[in-house]
Formats: sequence, C-alpha cells, structure tokens
Amino acid sequence: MPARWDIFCKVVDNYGDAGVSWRLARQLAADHGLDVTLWLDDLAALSRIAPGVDRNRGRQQVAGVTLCRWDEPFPAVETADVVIEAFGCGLPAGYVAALARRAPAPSWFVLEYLSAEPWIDGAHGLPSPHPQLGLPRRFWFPGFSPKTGGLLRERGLLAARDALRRDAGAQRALWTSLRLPPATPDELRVSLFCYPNPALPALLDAWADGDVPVTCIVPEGVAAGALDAWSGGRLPHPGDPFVRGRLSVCAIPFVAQDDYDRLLWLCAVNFVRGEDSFVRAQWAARPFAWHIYPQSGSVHWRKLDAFLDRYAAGLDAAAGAALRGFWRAWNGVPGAGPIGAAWLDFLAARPHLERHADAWTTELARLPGLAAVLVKAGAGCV
Ligand code: TRH
Repeated sequence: MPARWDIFCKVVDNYGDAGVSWRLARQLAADHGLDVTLWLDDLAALSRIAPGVDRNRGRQQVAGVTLCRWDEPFPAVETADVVIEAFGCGLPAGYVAALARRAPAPSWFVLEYLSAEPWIDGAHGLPSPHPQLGLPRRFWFPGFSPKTGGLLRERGLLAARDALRRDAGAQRALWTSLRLPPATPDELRVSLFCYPNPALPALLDAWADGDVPVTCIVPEGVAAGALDAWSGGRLPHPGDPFVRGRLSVCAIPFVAQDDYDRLLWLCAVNFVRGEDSFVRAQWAARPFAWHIYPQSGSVHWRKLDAFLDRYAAGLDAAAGAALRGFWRAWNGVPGAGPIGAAWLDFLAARPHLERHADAWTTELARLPGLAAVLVKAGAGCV
C-alpha cells in the first residue's frame, strides 16, 4: 500500500497557494506513486489553471490526486501517514485530535513560503511542535541551497523542456492552440504575468518605440486596467492583438500549469510574479523579471535583493547591474531609475543573461527537488 499523504491549503489570494499545493500533490502522486489527497478551501482559482478540476465538486479524482474541498465543519476522516500544512494554514481541530491518537505519530510538515534570504538555511527543518498537544511538526522551507527544502521540480522536466525546444511542430501546435502566430526570428517574444504595476505603461512605451519587434503574451485579466488605459480601450483578447509601433500585445486564456511552463520555455524573456511562476521561470532558463508579491512594510524589497544577491553572484558586473536596475525599476524600489532606460540596459545584457540563466538552472537542478526530499523526510529518512 502506498503511504497516504494529506495536503491542506487555504487560498489567501490569487493562484499561487493553490498552484504550489497542486503541483506538489501531482508530483507526489505521479513521481513517487503516493496516495495523495489535497484539501483546498476554494477550488475556483485551481479550476482556472487545472482544467480537469470542477470547482463545484466537493470530491474528485484529477491527475492521480484526490482533490477535496475543505469545508467546515470538517468531516471525520482517516488521518494520513504524512501531513503537509501549506503556508501555515492550520489544520481542522478534529483532524489534529485524530492525529494525536495515532501511533506512531504522523510526519507533519509546515510548508513555508519561498525566500532566498540567508536565514532560511538555519530555519529549514526546525521543530515546531503543536502548542497544545505537543505533536511533532517541522518547518519545511523551500529554497535555493542544499540546506533548504529545495524547489518543486517534476521528474523529467528539463528533458521535456529541451525536447519542446527541438520540436518545431510541437511549438507551432502550442502557438496555434493559443491563437498566436509562430515566433519570427527577428522578434522578441515575452510572457507577461505581473501584479498591477505602475511601471508597466512606460515599459510598454519602451517596447512600442524600440528597435526590436516585441510580442508580449499576456494571460487574460492580467494587468487589464493598465492595458486598457494604455491601448485607449482596445484591451486585447485571444486572437485579437493590440499593435502599437513595434509592440504587439497578445492576450491568451489562462492555461493549465503544464502549458504555462511550455509558454515560458518558448519565450525569450519571461515576466513572472509571486512564487510558483517565479520558480518556473528559473526552470525555463531564460532571462526573466520577477514582480515580487508586495508585502506591508516593504519587506518584499529585502527578499528581492536577497534573491538578486544570489542570482547575480555569477554574472559579470555590467550584466549584474543591468539585471538589478531593471528588476528594481519593475518593482518600484525607491531610487531605481526609469524603466525605459533600465529595459535598454537589460536588453543589451541579454546575451550574458541568457548564458547565466542556463548556468543557474544547471546548478539548481543538481539539488534534489522539493518533493523528493520531502518524501525521504516523510519516511523518516532525513
Ligand atoms: O498568482 P500568484 O500571485 O500567487 C501567489 C499568491 O498571491 C499567494 O498569496 C502568494 O503567497 C504567492 O503568490 C507567493 O503567483 P504565483 O505564485 O506565480 O502563482 C501563479 C500560478 O498560476 C502558478 O502555479 C502558475 C499558474 N498559472 C497557470 O497555470 N496558467 C496561467 O496561464 C498562468 C498565468 C499562471
């Protein structure tokens, strides 16, 4: 009998909470043959990025995972051998009481948010016993060093990426399915996924007025307010791009996670945000820009710099400065220069950034993936 795993997740906002939990659940089932149930309190976001999911069904089987809506009062269910509490969402009281009756005690992990800050190395794996019942529980911090819990990476992911990059027919099929023309050799194809961003209009201007033709692919609804205003009410829709100067803005519907990966693999520059798309851009190994999730007190700027410090460490000084300047302008960091000029520097540094993206991904891929390490820990092997 495969071990039983339960993942609990509450959607705070957007797609990342559901997206990370779903990716982890699918990987545990597909790559490790585990019996996984994902308890999610809201299926709406997931149903947009996992088309097999019916947002109105309380219990369903999708991609080898049992997906259950986390309703309250929570039913009396059999507890699992390994329990993941995603992003410190807490567990239903009755479930915790049932866990306390289990012998031997289950493995219980609190999966935390991703950060590149150095303190993560020391915090990963620390015990965090349940305050009232003393049940053993440990922190699991994803991260970029061998001392952290790693990053989600499916088995065969990079081989699948490379195969798509060699397969012109499969590339055409993807573009056609998104109602996009195939990429031309002279254009720069960028994907755009960001939060509302005051820097966007000036970046669009820079693309429209630039020397290089840019095709900007944006999932419907993303930056819609800014795009509507910038295009004078001609918000693009799938199959109906908006063109100004050298820029075509092409909308696509939200796609399944695996297709989103493919999109990133085929674009020359990827704009990503939050946590999961940020990681996927790194597996795509192309130059990218991260719009970090804004937090109160601007602590996110510290996190942005922590990642930049790690990521830019192996870059030559000029390319590193271009990357830093562009990311800081894109994230509205005080003191950053205008985005248009920062974009030109980023573009000029592109050959360096491309080589570096490849080297960075190769290094990251030497580390075991998050699910693989978690499986060992869940079995008491770490
Ligand atoms: O949507 P996000 O901003 O999600 C989050 C949440 O805000 C969360 O509260 C926060 O804690 C976390 O970020 C850091 O960005 P993210 O993390 O990139 O998640 C987006 C998910 O949507 C990711 O799994 C990729 C997926 N996706 C698709 O599958 N298809 C698409 O077309 C697009 C645009 C995204």
